[in-house]
Amino acid sequence: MINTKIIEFNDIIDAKNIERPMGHLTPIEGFKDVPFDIKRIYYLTRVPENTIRGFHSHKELQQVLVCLNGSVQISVSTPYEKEFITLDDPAKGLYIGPMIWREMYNFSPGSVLMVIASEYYDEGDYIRDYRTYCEEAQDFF
Ligand code: T46
Repeated sequence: MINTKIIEFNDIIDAKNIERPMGHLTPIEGFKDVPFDIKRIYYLTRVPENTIRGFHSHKELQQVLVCLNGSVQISVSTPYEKEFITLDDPAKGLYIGPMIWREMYNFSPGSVLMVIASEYYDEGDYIRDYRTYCEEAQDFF
């Protein structure tokens, strides 16, 4: 879908000792693994069952969502298209660019959703009213 994509990170499995697996290491660097300089990281944890978060778009902010534990579903949409994505792999991220309406739901118990952002927090960059979003998105796309 426009302005969104799945990013596969470098998932390093140190296989020096086959008898004793040592787990995965996933590095994420600005401008290399995500297409922007990283200015902010935040994470959603302990989200109660049946909670739906999001219901907004950003005018300029770019973000990459990574589910570090458990699973979460995300819907991303414009006035013209909509897609549903399940995030359940810490080695994959969902890139969301400007002017995409997003909703996050079905957080599994114990899930951890980390978000890597291109800008510092700015409430002025949010569009939280859906009608306003549709008007502005029609001009944008
Ligand atoms: C997004 C999705 C994926 C801050 O003070 N600083 C921050 O960096 C953030 C992200 C939020 N806040 C405050 C603003 C609100 O009073 O925390 C409160 C909850 O934020 P919001 O309702 O926007 O949270 P979500 O879970 O709906 O959305 C968040 C991000 O805000 C948003 O950018 O794209 O996760």
